[in-house]
Formats: sequence, C-alpha cells, structure tokens
Amino acid sequence: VDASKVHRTGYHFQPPKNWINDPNGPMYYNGVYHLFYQYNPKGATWGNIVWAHSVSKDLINWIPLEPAIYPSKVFDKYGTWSGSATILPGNKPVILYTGIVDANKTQVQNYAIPANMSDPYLRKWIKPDNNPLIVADKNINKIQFRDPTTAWMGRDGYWRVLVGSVRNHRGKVIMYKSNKNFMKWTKAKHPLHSAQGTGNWECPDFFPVSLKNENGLDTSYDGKDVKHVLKVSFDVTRFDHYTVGTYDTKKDKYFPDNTSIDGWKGLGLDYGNYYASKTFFDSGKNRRILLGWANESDTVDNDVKKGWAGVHPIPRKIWLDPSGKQLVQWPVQELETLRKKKVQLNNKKLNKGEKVEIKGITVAQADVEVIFSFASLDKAEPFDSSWADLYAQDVCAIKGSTVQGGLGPFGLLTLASKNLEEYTPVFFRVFKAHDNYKVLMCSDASRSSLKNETTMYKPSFAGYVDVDLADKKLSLRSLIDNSIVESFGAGGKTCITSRVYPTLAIFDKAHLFAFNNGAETITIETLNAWSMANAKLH
Ligand code: DQQ
Repeated sequence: VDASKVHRTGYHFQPPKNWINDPNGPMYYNGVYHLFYQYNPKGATWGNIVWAHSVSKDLINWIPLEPAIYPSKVFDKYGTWSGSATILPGNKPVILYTGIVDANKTQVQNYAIPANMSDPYLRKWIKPDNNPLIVADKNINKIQFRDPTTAWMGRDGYWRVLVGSVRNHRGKVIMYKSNKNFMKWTKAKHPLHSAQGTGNWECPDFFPVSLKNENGLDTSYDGKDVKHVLKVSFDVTRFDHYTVGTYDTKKDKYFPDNTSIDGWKGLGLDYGNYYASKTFFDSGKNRRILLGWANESDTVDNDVKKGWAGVHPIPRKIWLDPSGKQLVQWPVQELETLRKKKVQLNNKKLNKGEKVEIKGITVAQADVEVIFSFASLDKAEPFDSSWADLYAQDVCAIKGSTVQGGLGPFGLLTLASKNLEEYTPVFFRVFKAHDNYKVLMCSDASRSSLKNETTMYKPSFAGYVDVDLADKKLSLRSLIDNSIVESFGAGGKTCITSRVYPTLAIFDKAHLFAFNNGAETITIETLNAWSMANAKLH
C-alpha cells in the first residue's frame, strides 16, 4: 500500500502534505472559523515555519487558503512562530505572534492585521512597521520568550497578554499591559504565575470558565461565578497541563486551587499525544473551543517517506465540571454530521476473558460510544501504595489490558488485527485505595504495531478519572481514524490521544472489539458505533 496513504486520517484536520504543528490564532469572526497553524511548506519535518490558514463553517470541513503570515521583515525574518488572535472593540481582529529575528533565535512579539476587512475569509494579513510590539528586557531569557496568548481587557481599560518563558528552571507566564490602542505594551511588575523546577512554558492559554453552566465566556469576561484556567505546554515532558484557580484582578496574579488529583502540576489536558493546545471563545455558539496538535509517533524517516507529519485532533468544546475541580472536554457536535452507518449493542454481558466484535461499520474510521456497568465494586484490586509516586502511564505499563484484574481491565480494542497481533486497547481498571476508589484509564500503544523500529514511540498513555462510581457505570467514547485514537472517559473528564501505525489492522482489515479481562462481569449497557465519512479538507 502507498506509504503516504496508509496512515492518513479521514476526518481529522491535516493538509495534503508536509509538516504541521501548533494551531495558531483560532477565532470565530463574522460567521467564519479561522484556523492558522504552524506549517512547513517544504517538507515533512519541522522547519521553514509559516502560518498556514484554513477557514470553516463547522470546525470539521475546511477550505485551505494561502499562508497568512510568513517570514519577510526584520522582525520575523528567521521565523513566524505561534500566537493568538484577539478581537478588538469595533470587531477588529488582530494577531499577536512570535517573530524570530536572528540566527540565535531571539524572540519578539509582533502583530498582524487583516489587509482587507471586506474579504470574508481575511486572506491577506499586514505586519505594520511599528513591530515588534514587545521585546525582552535584560531580565528575560530572550531565546525562551514566545507564544503570546489572546489578550484580555481589565476593568481599568488596559489590555493584558501573557508570553511563555523560563529562566533558571522557573517556568513563567510574563504579563504585559497596553492602553486601549493595543500598541504600547509594558511589562507588569510580576508574572501572572510561575513555578520552580520546570522547562519553558510553551503556548500558554488563560481563560475564564463559568461556575454556572457549560457556556463559554469571552476571554475578557470579568464577572462573578467564574474560575480561571491556566494551561501551559511543558516543553520537557511534551504534555499540556492545566490548573483551575482564581485570578486576582487587583494583584494581577493567578492562584491555582490545590484540588486536582495530579497535584501542583495540575491535570493533564489530555494524557496522550496532544500538545501546544489553545482555546478560543466561539461567540456564534456561546462555547469555548479547544484545539491541539497530535504529532507523529513514528520515526522521522517514516514521516519523510509518508510525506506528511502531524494532525489536529477534533476540536473540543471545553467547560468546567460542576465539581469546579477540573475541565470537561467533548468533541464538537458538528462532528456528528460525518456519522454514517450505525451499529448498536445493548445489554451484552462480558465475563472474564470474553470479548465481542463490533462489525458492520468501517472500524478503522469510526466514532464509538459505550456505557459499561457492573454490579459491584467489591472485586476492585488493591492500589499498590508504591504506585502513588508513579505516573498513571507507568501503572498502565505494569497493568496492561492482558493482565487479568478484578474490576477491569475492560474497554475497547481499537485498530486490532484479526488475531490480535496488533491492537490499541482503550480501557478502565478500578482499584481500591485505602479510602477511595481509583479509576485508571489507559490508551496503550505498546502492541499497536508490528513495526518495531527502535525509535518508534509506543507509550502506554494513561490518566486517572475522578468519577463518582455510585451508579456503577463508566462511559467511553473513542474517535478512531486510521492512525489516531482519541478517547474520552466518563463524559470527557479524562481524555487520551494516541498515534499508532498498524501494519495489519488497516482499512477494512481492522477489527474492533469490546473486552473484559476482570473477574467482575461487565455489562455493555449500550454501544453505538458509526462509520465516519471523510471530512472535506481540500
Ligand atoms: N512550536 C512553535 C513555538 C512553540 C512550539 C514553533 C510549541 O512557538 O513554542 O513551531 O510546539
């Protein structure tokens, strides 16, 4: 089979060829969604980065346009890196992005504005000559100083923006303030937040979430009944983390709550291959949308052979869980327009060691929603206290889908070959800790491909799910698309994205099963699975 096609996705965002990474400057403007993204026009590895541009009416089908921003001026000659859009009063969009000004990778923050406001797609962007807007002072590490956020306006009428940085192993989001004209930025006295013992905080994102409902809020919203979320991308671990906390608008400081199960580092936004994410407020549907980037886990050689690298996960609606402790994420409802043939299972019992095949749809390109239930928690295995110091992913590596348990492992075997030479299991396992239950969710790529190039990355991604088991149910949704599996546990409380490269389980040779490998019988209350059509991308 043609190497460029075998692992291409059908309904995930990717251009026809070449390298992509971070989503940039997403916005909803005059009825159109804009997506810009880091793109190499010349090949399937990182380099020559421009802001490629696509527009959409539904966040699923996209129209490609010419690159909007590319190196051309003294203030961005060596690179046009990530950034964000802000819509100024008077309905005027402006982009802030990082320009690379020399071969040492010195970073400054620039702005760009539409050349022609009457073009509904805003194809051309201008980078005025009063750039850069923000340069590093002597106290800032100027080669780790990038990725400006969407700006927000405080009650005092000043705009604020954050720039990600690090110095002496203290990651930080440096705040700048400008008067109303958005052109005169000065560094605030303190960073909005910082923490010792981290690398650079790439692609920061800071936004309010409602304590009342699932609706999104404008980034400048400053009312009661809100919490704030700070998300950063840890350049060393390559995971996106967030905390929920309080934004003290007087001190201009952010104080994370200490309520998350993952401790001070916050929660994983997605415990898998998901990085450089960014949200925006969708004023059309009153929701906040999260976009991200799923890099390849294959070798660079294979990326070059394929001629492409990187996809964008399906845009997710994102809101605060009623507990106030964490976010919830769910694929945008527009995705459901791609659902075609459907199959269903009801009330199917799975005893220990049993599995059931889901047939009759294109399981290599599918959307699967399932609710599992069980009669009792009694058989949950004890949680080994030594695992408390491990990442969930290390526990998943020890307790994989074939290791029999008490309550679980149970879940789906996605992108499986007929005789299970290859499969990517997405599953739960419930443990009993001394005073509570711990629910582990795994998306385990370790057996996903018979290819065993030593540099292929096949991690046992996992996260814990902070869910009330009183109703003895756990739900799972997986978006399967040839080389990506995006999974949502317990209605989107824990999300895990895996990239996998099966050799046998491709196209109509792929199989899908639900399985149980625990002593407690599991019932599939309902399982709905759909064939997914291709999205229109070019
Ligand atoms: N990607 C961009 C940077 C950002 C990084 C460069 C994160 O601006 O920090 O392509 O993936």
